[in-house]
Amino acid sequence: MIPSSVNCQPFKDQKPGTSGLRKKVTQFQIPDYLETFVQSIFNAGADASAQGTSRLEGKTLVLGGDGRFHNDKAIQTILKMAAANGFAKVIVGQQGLLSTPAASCVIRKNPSLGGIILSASHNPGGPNADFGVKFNAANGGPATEALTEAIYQQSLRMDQYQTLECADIDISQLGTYQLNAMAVEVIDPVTDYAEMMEQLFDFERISHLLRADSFSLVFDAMNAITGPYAHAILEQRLGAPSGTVIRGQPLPDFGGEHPDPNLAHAPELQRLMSGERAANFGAASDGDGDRNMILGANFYVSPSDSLAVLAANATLVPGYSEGITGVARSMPTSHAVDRVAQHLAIPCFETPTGWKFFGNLLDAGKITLCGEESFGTGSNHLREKDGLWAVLFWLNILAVKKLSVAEILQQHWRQFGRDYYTRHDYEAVATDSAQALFENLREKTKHLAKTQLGQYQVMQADDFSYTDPVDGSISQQQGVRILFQGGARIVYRLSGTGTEGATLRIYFEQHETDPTKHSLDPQIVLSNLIRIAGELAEIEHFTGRSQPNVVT
Ligand code: VG1
Ligand code: CO
Repeated sequence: MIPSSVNCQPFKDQKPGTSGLRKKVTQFQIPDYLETFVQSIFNAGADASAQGTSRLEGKTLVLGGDGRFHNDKAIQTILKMAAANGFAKVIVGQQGLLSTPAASCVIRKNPSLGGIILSASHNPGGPNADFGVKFNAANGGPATEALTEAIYQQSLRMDQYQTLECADIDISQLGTYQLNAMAVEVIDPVTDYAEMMEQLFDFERISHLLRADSFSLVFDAMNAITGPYAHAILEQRLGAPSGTVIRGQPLPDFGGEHPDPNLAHAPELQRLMSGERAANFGAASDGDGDRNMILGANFYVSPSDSLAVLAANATLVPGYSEGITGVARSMPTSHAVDRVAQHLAIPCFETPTGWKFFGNLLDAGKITLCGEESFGTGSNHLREKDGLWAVLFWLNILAVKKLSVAEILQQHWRQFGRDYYTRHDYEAVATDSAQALFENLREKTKHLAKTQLGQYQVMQADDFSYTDPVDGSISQQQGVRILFQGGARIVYRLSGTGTEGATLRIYFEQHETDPTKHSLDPQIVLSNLIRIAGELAEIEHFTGRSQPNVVT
């Protein structure tokens, strides 16, 4: 098999978003579309890692995906391209499967150039739905902004890619195979990850809890990648009864559902967690296994609160028993974790949305835990957010504290106050309308400071800009923030993960210290802020919508 160079035209739309390149499957099926992006990754990755020699020879690549439609085809394309580009070895998950956190784990365990993860995460899958490709660097974390920009620049001038003309390689069995001079090592997707979880958490204690008659757990894998991980860890290793994991078989189209862990997309889980016979603990993960939703019996834990609870209780978990050095949250995430950091006298960093911004802080040892309001939580054990890790963290806390999820939150709020929080999404808005709305909003923001909006006095209004404390890189226009006297806040952003039109996200929060007001409905507590946000941004005027279509 002789490697061949294929001449091609560059595509102009391969700019990675918040988390990799996400497009419709039909787009990725266009001849050369996937190939040009993968070659761009290889070229940029080689430049970034080679210290002047710019070579891929001798390098290892990690490869896997969430199993969605087109995963199998893309894996074969990338294997052949890797061989033709001179990689010495590709480590690939059996059947092409690796959850995002497991991929990060495998990259960190094996010295490598990095890894390619095939996923559009929480976006739907199937022939008419979404596909995605992202590159993680040698530290196991999503490519930094500098690297994604370099990949994009490569794609704009891509005129040739390398590949092999050969039959597909069978990756259904574990073992090491040859593709020309390149080794293809097919690994079990769960083993390394499960071992790591066993080192971090008190499996004996968690197992005791899960085997107790008085405790019941439901884990919704949403027909996505965490199924095999949850079966292996929760049921087989920890002894939760079989049937604990629901929708545990990964399907290429996720059963036609959104693999997005929020109440709107997990009706069966919600039913099992409601009413008098509700289970004690419920959780769900997303398409690629990096998100988590946490529920107690008749109780929903907001992701921002979840991060704060993990930080406050970290020393109960063996992997964090020495304490945590610092925490970080994405800007739109609530201030709940800031309060814990202040109490622990550790730093709290505020980053733009997207896990790539946590990488430098984690690598530099400035933080131990980090998270986002979008159901993402993680720590220095990896460089990705990690769904099952968060579930195990919670189970470890429950096993030690012997309290219910609701009791833990109520106790937490009594100590720190409650940060009422909600996010409203307006999906698939026309791109032009969304842009016009933002232009108008940015203009208005300039004159908002010191003005009164309803009962709220504006303290500061700006477009969030972030200077990375480790490498000094600057990221601008990361979300419009309206900060009010007393700590209430409205944030507006446009999503960078959608594949259709634009998605407007608006985030609301308000702190409440009075314990008699800790059991209210966030939509009611925040209703004045919600009204102000709608009027200020003239949402109905620009989008024609009077209501968001997803509320979390
Ligand atoms: C969303 C979330 C963001 C998250 C990103 C990737 O991005 O808001 O917090 O990091 O998805 O998550 P955006 O730009 O659409 O708001 V995942 O699990 O979809 O890789
Ligand atoms: Co995800």
